[in-house]
Amino acid sequence: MRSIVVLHNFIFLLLLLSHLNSVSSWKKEEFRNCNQTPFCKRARSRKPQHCKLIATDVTMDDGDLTAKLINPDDNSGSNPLILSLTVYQNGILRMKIDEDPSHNPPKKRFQVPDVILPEFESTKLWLQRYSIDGDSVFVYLFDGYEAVVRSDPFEVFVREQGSGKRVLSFNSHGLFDFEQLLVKKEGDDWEERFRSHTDSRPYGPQSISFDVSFYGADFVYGIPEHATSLSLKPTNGPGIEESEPYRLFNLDVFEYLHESPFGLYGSIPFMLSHGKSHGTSGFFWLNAAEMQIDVLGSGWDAESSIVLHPDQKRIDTLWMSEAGIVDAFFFIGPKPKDVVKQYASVTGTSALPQLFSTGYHQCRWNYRDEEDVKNVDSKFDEHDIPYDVLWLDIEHTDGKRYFTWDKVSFPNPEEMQKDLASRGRRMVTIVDPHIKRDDNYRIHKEATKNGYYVKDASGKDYDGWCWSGSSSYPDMLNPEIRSWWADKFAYTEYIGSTPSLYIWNDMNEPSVFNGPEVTMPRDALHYGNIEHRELHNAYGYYYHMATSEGLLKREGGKDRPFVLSRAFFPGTQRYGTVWTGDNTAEWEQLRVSVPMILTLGLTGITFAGADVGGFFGNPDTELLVRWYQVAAYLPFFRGHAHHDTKRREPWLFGEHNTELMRDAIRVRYTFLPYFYTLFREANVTGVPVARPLWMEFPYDEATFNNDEAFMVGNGLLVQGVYTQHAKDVTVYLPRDYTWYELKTGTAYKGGKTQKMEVTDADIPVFQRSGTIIPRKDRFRRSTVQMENDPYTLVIAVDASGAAEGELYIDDGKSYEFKQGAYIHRHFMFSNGKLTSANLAPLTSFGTKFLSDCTIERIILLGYSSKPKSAHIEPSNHVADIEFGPLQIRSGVRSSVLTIRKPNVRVSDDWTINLL
Ligand code: NBV
Repeated sequence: MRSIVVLHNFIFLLLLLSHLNSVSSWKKEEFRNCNQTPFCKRARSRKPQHCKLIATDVTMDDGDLTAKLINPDDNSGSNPLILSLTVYQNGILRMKIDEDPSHNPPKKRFQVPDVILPEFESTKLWLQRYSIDGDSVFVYLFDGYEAVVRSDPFEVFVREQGSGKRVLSFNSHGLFDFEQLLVKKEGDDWEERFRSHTDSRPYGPQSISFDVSFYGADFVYGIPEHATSLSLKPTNGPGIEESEPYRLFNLDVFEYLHESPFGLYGSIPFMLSHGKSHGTSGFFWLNAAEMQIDVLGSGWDAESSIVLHPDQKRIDTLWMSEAGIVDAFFFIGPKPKDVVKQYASVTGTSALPQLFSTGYHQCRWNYRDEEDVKNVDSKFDEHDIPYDVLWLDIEHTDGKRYFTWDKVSFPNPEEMQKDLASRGRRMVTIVDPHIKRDDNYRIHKEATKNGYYVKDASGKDYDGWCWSGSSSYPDMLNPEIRSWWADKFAYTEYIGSTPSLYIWNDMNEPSVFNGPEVTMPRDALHYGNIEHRELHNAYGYYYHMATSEGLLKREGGKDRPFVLSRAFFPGTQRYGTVWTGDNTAEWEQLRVSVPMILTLGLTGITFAGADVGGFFGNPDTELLVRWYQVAAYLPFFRGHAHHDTKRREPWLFGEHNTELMRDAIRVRYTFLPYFYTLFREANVTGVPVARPLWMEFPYDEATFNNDEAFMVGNGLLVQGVYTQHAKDVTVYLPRDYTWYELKTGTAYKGGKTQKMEVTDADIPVFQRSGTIIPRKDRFRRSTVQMENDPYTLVIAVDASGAAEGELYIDDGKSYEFKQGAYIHRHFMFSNGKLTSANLAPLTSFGTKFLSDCTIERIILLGYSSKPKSAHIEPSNHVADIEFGPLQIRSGVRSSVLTIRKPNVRVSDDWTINLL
C-alpha cells in the first residue's frame, strides 16, 4: 500500500513539474491538430457536392416545418434524418437536424439543455403557411426576409424577399455530412488513439459537418476563444499553407501563442459577418462537442461546378463537430447591434455586475498569508491608488481542498475579510472543480457517497490528476449535483467565508494533467449516459452556473453573484465574468488581448478581461504601464501574475511609474458611472460595453478590420499603444464626427488616419462629438467611497451643436432594480439648452432608488458660443460659467467651457439654459 502511495506521489510530482515548467512554451505535441483528429481530417478532405441528400416529405408539426433528408440512391439501408425549421420573432430562423427516432438509433444524441432561454422559446411563431414552388419550400421569416429549403440538392438559405439577395446559406456547397450512431458488432474497431490515450468510441464515428455561406460579407468575426485578430483570417484555400481550422475545444493551454487558431479555454460557436453591402448577419450552432471551423479563402472552390450568386460578395465557411446534433440559428441582422441582440435573445444578456466588480482587482498567485494581504491592501491606500477586490489563489487552501483554508497562513479568514470590508473592499477566493480524493475531505466523502462524480468509460468514478493530486470531478450536468454544489457556498458550509467573499472558477475546461490533451477522456460518462465528448465544451459552463447559483442562494437571492470563470460556453454571460487565461508578459499578448475581449463581447460575454501585465513572465515596466492604460478601458480589469514572477504591484517601479499606473486606474474609476450605464445597456439589450469600431460605424469600411482601437459604448474611442518606446501611434478616427482628445480637449476631424504623438503618460482616447458622458472625478479608495460623490458631465457637441447621453444608477448590488429601483436619465443638449429627462418607467409599485447625488460640473467640448451664465430651471438658480480645467488627471490643465456647480440632482428633471 505504502509503495503505491509513494509511486502516486512521484507521478504527481512529475505531472506537476511538467505543468509548472514555465521556461518551455506552448506544447504543440500535447494537442491534436486537424490531421490527428479523424473527423476533422475526413470533413476537410470532402469535395463540394459530396452531399447526396434530398429534402422530402415536408409537413407541419407543432407549428414547425419538418422534412426528411434521404439519399435516394443509397441502398445501404441508412436511415433518414429529420430536419425541422422554426421561426422566432425578430427574424430568427432555427434549424435542427437529428436522427429519426422512429428508426431506433442506439441512443438519443445530446442536445444541450439549459442554454436557450425559455423566454426565447416562447417567441416562437406558429407556422401556418408555407409555399412550395417546384423544388423549394418558402417560409416567411421577417419583414422582407424569407427562408427557403431547396430539396435537390438539399440547401437551406435566408434571402431578401423581392430582390432575392441572399443573406446566409447552409449546404450550398454540398459539404453536409452526418454520421449516424452505430451499434457495435464483433470485429468493429472504432478506437482512437492519441499519445498514450485510447478513446473507446462505443458508438463509432458520430460527427457532423456542413458549409455555411455569409453573403455581402467583407469579414467574419466571432467563434472565440482564439488568440488571433478580430476579423478571422482564412484558414484553408489556395495559398494558405499548413493551416489549421479554428478549433473550439475547451483546453488548459500552457503558454498560448499570441497568434493561433488553436482552441483555448472556452468555446462559442457563433460567427458574425459584416460587409458594406448586406450589413451584418450571424450563424450560431448550439453544440458542445469539439468543433473545428474553416474560413475558406476565395478560390477554395475553384474546381467545383457550383456557381453561387456571383453578383454577391461572399465568405464561405466549413463547420465540423465530433458529435451532437445540428441545432443552428440564423440571424439576419442587418445592423451589427441587431445581430448581437438577436443572439442575446436566444442565449441571454450579461448579468448586471455589482458595481464593485467594475473597479480594479488585484490578484496574484499567491498572496501568501494574512500579513501579505494586509500589506498589499494598505499600500494601495498609502499610494492613493483605488482598488476594490483582493484575490486569493489556490495556495490559500488546505492542500487544494477547496472551501478550506490553510490554517497556518490564513488562520482568521473571517477577520481578514471583515477588515477589508471595513474599507469597502471585497475578497475573491478560488474554487476549482477537481476534488481531492481524500477520504477525510468532506466534499469528497459526500460526492462519493451520493455518486456525484463523472464516471469513466467503465462506470467507476473518474480519477484524474490535478492540483489536488488524485481528483474526481462533480458531474455538473446533473441539476441535483449543481444544487448540492451550490449549497456548499452557504456560510455554514464554506467555513470562513463572509458576505464580502466572492468566487473564482479556474481549471473548469476541465483541466486534467494526465488526461488526453490535458482534459477529461471523451468516453467518460455524465448524467443521462451522455458521453464527455458530447458535453465537453459545456462542462465549465455548468460548473460556473452551479457556483453562481451558490452565491445567489447564500444571500437568499438578494446579492448579485460575482464569479470569474476561465471556461465558457454560450450562456456564460448570465452567470459571470470571463478572463483570457494564462497570457504572457509580452507586447504581442497585450495587443491580442484587445481583439480577444472584443470577440467575447460580440458573442455575448461582455464582462471580460485579460491578466494585466501578463500571467507568465516579468513585464518590463513600460509594458506593465501600457497594459494598465489599455486595460483600464476594458470591461474586467484585474492585475494577476504567476507565482514564479517578481512582485508587480503598481508601487514597485519607482515614483514616476507608480504615478502612471495610478493615473490609469483613476481614469477607470472616473468613468465608472459611464461603464455602469453601459453594463446596464448590455444587461437589457446584449450590446457589449467594449465594441469593435465597425459596430458603431458600420458604414465606414476603414473600421472593419481595425482591432487596435475600440469603442467604450458609443462615446469613447480608445487607441492602444502596443510597442515599446513608441513616440507616436497611427490612429484612425471614424468619419462624419469630430473627436475630442480626452486629456486636452483638442478636436480632430474624423475620416482620417493620422499619426499622433504619445508620451508614457497615457494612450490616445477620444470622445465622439454628439455624446454626453457621465463621470465622477473625485479620487477615492474604492467604489464604495465614491457612492455619494457628485457627477461631472462631459458634453461633446456635434456639428449642429447637439449631444446626448445617459446615466444609470442603482444600489450597485441587489436585484431591486428589477422592481424599478433605479435612476435612469437621458441628457439632451441642443440650442444651448441641456435637459435631463427620466428614462425609468414611472412605477407606482415596487421600490424606488433614491440618490442625493448632484452634478457638480458640466464640461462642454466644441461649443462655439460664449455664454455668460447658466440659468437652471425649475430652481431658478444661476450657475457660473468659466473656462476651466479639463480635470481628468492631476497636473493637466486645458481651458474648456465649464458650468461650475450647477448642483442639480441626478434624480430630478431639470433644464440648464446657457445665456
Ligand atoms: O491557480 C493557479 C493558476 C491561476 O493563477 C491562473 O490564473 C489560472 O489560469 N491556474 C491557472 C493554474 C496553473 C497555471 C500554470
